[in-house]
Amino acid sequence: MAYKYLLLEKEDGIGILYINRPEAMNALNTDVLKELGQAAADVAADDEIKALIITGAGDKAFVAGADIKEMSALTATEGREFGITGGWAFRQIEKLEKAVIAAINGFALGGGCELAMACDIRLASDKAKFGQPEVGLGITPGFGGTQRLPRLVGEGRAMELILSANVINAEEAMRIGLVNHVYPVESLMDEAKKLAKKIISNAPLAVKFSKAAINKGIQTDIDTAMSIEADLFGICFATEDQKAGMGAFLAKEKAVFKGK
Ligand code: DAK
Repeated sequence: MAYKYLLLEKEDGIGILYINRPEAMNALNTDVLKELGQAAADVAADDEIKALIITGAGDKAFVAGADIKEMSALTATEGREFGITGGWAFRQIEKLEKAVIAAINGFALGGGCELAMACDIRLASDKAKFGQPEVGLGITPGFGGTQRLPRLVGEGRAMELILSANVINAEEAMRIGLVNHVYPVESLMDEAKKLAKKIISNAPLAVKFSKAAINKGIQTDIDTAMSIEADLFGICFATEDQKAGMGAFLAKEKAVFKGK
């Protein structure tokens, strides 16, 4: 579908979703958040898209946070609604049964950092900057920052970033595990596409089940998590892709996967 604040392109099985509001540093207002949730549904339903890259339009920002102009006038009830809309949109992205890579091309602050954390893998340009500046605005992070940041970088580092509202550069973000790789800004999208292509060359159901096992398992105790893994592992043996993958290995051929 057509969006006002997003652009969705398709290239060789990869969807590239641009948050397209560069005049406001791609800040997330209610409409952008609703469109993001819709885009996740559109990507889920589109068989031509096998992996998704999310990035920011323009050369300055990935997303510089939730829209401060819109938020400044919210009542408590409206603030709650705003939070629910954002939380819903980010969960739609996180729950996509396709790999989602954040290509962080510039500022990823507040809701922008939280959006990147709702993606599966984060790649940053050397120009990217990260932070959770909310406490400096009189609010707490509200799109999952207090939950996803400690899971990614550990409690102590998350405490420091959130309580200080410090902004860090891409190298520091990589050092603490917030992003996986840092690339020169000119090669960021090529690297993101290269990684997406590698992912979609693998068995689609195995990729989908692996993502589900990680996302479900991380939220629960180790015994339940191992049982989730065992169930998904078992289901693989009912797929044609498992036969194709192992058969091709034994025949010393390249596997052709059908996602069945
Ligand atoms: N919201 C609205 N507009 C923004 C914006 C934002 N977050 N960030 C930038 N802009 C706008 C600026 O107002 C300016 O607009 P005009 O004045 O031209 O109309 C334009 O984008 C260009 O920005 P600057 O002139 O400031 O550009 P600079 O290069 O000088 O600075 C900057 C770039 C990214 C360092 C700076 O713009 C900045 O500090 N932006 C704000 C960053 C920030 O604090 N972001 C965190 C927002 S808090 C909730 C759930 C979640 C959240 C809240 C509630 N609930 C559960 C209810 C999330 C909160 C956040 O994300």
